[in-house]
Parts: sequence; structure tokens; C-alpha cells
Amino acid sequence: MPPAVSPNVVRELAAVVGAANVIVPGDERLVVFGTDWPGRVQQVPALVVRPGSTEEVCAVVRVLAREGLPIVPQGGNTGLCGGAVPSQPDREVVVSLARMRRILDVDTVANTMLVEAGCVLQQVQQAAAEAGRTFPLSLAAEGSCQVGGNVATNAGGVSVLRYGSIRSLVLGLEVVLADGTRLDMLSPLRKDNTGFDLKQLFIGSEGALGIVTQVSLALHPLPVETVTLMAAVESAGSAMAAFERIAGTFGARVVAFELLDAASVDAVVHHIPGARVPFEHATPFAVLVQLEDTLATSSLASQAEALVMQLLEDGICNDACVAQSGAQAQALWALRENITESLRGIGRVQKFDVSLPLRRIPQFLTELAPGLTREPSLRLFVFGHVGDGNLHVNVVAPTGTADSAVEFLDDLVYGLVSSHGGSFSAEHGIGQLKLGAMRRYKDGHQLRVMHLLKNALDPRGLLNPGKVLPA
Ligand code: FAD
Ligand code: 2HG
Ligand code: ZN
Repeated sequence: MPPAVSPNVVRELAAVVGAANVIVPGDERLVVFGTDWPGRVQQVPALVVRPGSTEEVCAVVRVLAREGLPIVPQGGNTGLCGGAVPSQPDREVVVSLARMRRILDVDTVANTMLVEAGCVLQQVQQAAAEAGRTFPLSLAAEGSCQVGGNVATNAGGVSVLRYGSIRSLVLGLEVVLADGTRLDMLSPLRKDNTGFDLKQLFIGSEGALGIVTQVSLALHPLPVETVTLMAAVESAGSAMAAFERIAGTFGARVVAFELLDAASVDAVVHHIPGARVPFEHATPFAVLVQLEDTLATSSLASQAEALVMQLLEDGICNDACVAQSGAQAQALWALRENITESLRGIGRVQKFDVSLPLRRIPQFLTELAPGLTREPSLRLFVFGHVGDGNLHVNVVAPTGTADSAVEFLDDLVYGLVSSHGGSFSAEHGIGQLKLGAMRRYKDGHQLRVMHLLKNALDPRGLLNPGKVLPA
């Protein structure tokens, strides 16, 4: 079979980005670019191109569009739905943003930052901190994921309660369209009602409407006081009762309110050397809470300790640990942040990233457990950003389990989610792994409008085909 990309086109692309930045068949790195983080999807790209500037992205896209070649934008490739890797082998061109990692401007008067899309999230957090500000988006993949990928997935993470998902932190965007046009929506103005707010369309569009090349971000003041605590609770109901009290008392000072079930914590303790549970007795669930304040007028720590005492007295939690140092806080966070990594090697992991109305969460979990007993080898792990209604339900089957043995899980989990008024994808998006749920559970009228938008912006369907929108 002839290569999908002719040698002349490879030469033309090399003339744009440099020969070292075009990875061609025969180079084993192609397999890495074609494999997603969980290892669920492996589709070797026809080519990988690594542009170093917006102008190069435009030129690359123009060549690929002329040739009718499908384009897969790729950031840090930490996505969990197979969105950043091809959906068919040897035909699609991965455009990696990894070389576009310049911090272009930090403005501490307007509290904004302009970055290239390939900046790794941690790099952006560090640059903000060096300027005496915080860029508060935070997720366990922050050492690898890129701001462009965060925008394309509308990433959430652990600080959504206080700062929202990245949509709340994006002031402007630069995007390259499917025909190579550069769309400049970068203005960081906080007020601009000149017609449709087009940048919003691209946030969460998973590379199917355009390639994000630069982002204007909102910065926030650095907190002067941070409190991290973990509490042992008997049930998801008690976790929600604790949230009601904590959010009722601390309001916008609650950054994170995370749930961890015993199985998830055990997985981390077995996987991460030195990981330790801070409680005397085993507990079915724990909640991890982070509070912060930018004013040092009152002691957040003593208020948090007083509230914890109250929760213990009222029997809402059974044990608690308020971190007394940064190292202790980090150790508590390690129990949460390492769950995904700890589950990666222990079997065939089926991931569900769902959100529910908060009051329905305990009942959802009560109804979920019996449904799983149909396949006795399955193990359930539940954790997530429960304060914003987002649960990560991971079901692990022994390695080598046939797809047919776990097929019923989609119907079970999504059926329950739907019956409780929830969403089948809270923060990870659709990619190529959630298309079935999209077809079944997304409102038909909304799907039709999404197709209209896709056809308007990418009429030949070249940007990330086989993703987000079911055929
Ligand atoms: P990629 O994986 O490279 O791409 C993701 C999607 O975005 C793909 O569809 C791709 O085509 C598109 N894309 C990437 N870059 C661009 C661009 N520049 N322009 C247009 N499209 C682009 N997610 C959360 O929301 N919250 C979490 O708490 C969280 N925790 C995680 C923890 C771990 C350990 C891991 C492995 C993942 C986690 N994720 C989480 C998922 C993932 O990290 C996020 O979705 C992240 O935003 C993806 O960024 P990325 O650069 O790796 O994107
Ligand atoms: C998290 O919150 C991520 O840790 C990953 O969103 C969730 O592994 C998962 O299911
Ligand atoms: Zn998450």
C-alpha cells in the first residue's frame, strides 16, 4: 500500500517546520504518538508534524487540507477518551503543539497571562507564581498536559469549586481553522460584547473545530493561607453532609472537596512507596478538603479545626487530620492525586467520568453497587471532585477480560446517571471512547446543532475525525 502522505508532501512539510520535526513511518516514536495515556487506543499516525509557531501551524494545516489529510491535534496526550490519537491506523496526521511552549506575557495589573498552547500546565502555574500570582487550574496530569489540551477539553480538576473549570480562566484564544486561517480572539478584555463570543465554541471542542495556538489566561492573587484536611466518613451521605457544613461555612474559600473510597486509597497505598492513611481505623470513605484565603485577617486554620471538632461531635465524620505543614498537606494530596496512576497497571480499567446533582450522589452509589455483582471479578473504585458533583467511577476487571464481559457496564452506569439527571461526561470529554454514550444520551437537537457548527467550520471533516460527534 502506498504511504498516506506522499514524499513530496513530507518534503513540503519539512520545509515549513524543519526535517527534524516531521516524524515519518519507520520511526518508532510514531507508536508513542498514536497511543493514548491509559493504553486503550493504539492507532499509528501516518505522520507527526511539530510546528514551532502559529504561522507554521497555519502553513502545515494549509498543506494537509489541500491534500485532504485528516488532522489530529495533540497536546500532552494525557486525555482519557482517546481524543488526541488517531481513530484509524496509518491515515491521520498528528499535529503536536509540544514545541510551542513560550510564555509571551504576564501582566500583574490586569492579572492576565498570554501563553502558547503547548506550554505545560505546570510551567504556566510556575510562571504565575514567579509573578506573585496563581494560575489555579490543577490536575494530577499537570506535569504533562498542555494549556491547549486543557482548553480543548475544558479541563476541570481539583479547584473548580473556587475557580471554575478552565472556561472561567480563558480570556482570549487564537485558533487555526481547518483551512489554515488564523482566528485572532486573543484580546484579554474582560468586557467585549461585540456579537457572538466565538472563543467559547472552541473551549471543550476537543480539536474538532480548530487548533488552539495561543491563550490569554486570567490570573488570581496568591493565597496567603491554605488549609488541607482529610476526614473519615462512614458513607457518601455523610460526605455530602460534611460538604454542606463546610461549604456553608467557608463559601468561596473552599477550593477542593474530594471523595476517596477505601478501594482507591488502598490502591495508592500499595502502589506509592511511603503513602499512608492518616486514620487509626479503616474507613469506607474519606473526604479531602482544601480551603484558602487571600487575606490574613483571621486564622483559617483555627476556624477549620473548630468546624472539624463540630463534625466529629455531630458524628458526621469519625476521624480527621488537619495538615500541620506543607509536607503533610502534600502527603494527603498524594493519596488522591495518585489514584489514576495506581489503577493503571492493575487490570482492565473501564473509566466513567460522571456528574450528578449533589443530593443524588448517595442514592446513585447505593444503586450502582448491586449492578456490578453480575460479574463477580469486577472491582469498583469511586473517587472524584464530589463537591462539584463529579464522580470518577473506575471498574477494574482482570487483565485479558473480554469486552463482552464488561459491555453491560455502559448501560448500567449511564442508565443510572441519566435516571438521576446527571451527565455521562463531566470533565474528560467524548474523544473516540464515549461516542456510544453521546449517540444514546445527548439530546438530539443539541447534536444536530453541533453537526451544523462542525460542518460550517470544517466542511470536509478533516479536524479530528471520529471524535466528539457520532457519525
Ligand atoms: P491531549 O490529551 O493531548 O488532547 C486532549 C484533546 O484535546 C484531544 O481531543 C486533542 O485533539 C485536543 N487538543 C489537544 N491540544 C489541542 C490544541 N492545542 N488545539 C486543539 N485541540 C487540542 N482532566 C480533568 O479535566 N480533570 C482532572 O482532574 C484530570 N486529571 C487527570 C489525571 C491524570 C493522571 C490523567 C492522565 C489525566 C487527567 N485528566 C483530567 C485528563 C487530561 O489530563 C485532561 O483532559 C487535559 O486537559 C488534557 O490535556 P492534554 O494536553 O494532555 O491534551
Ligand atoms: C482525576 O480527577 C482525573 O483524578 C482522572 O480526572 C479520573 O482516572 C480517572 O478516572
Ligand atoms: Zn477528575
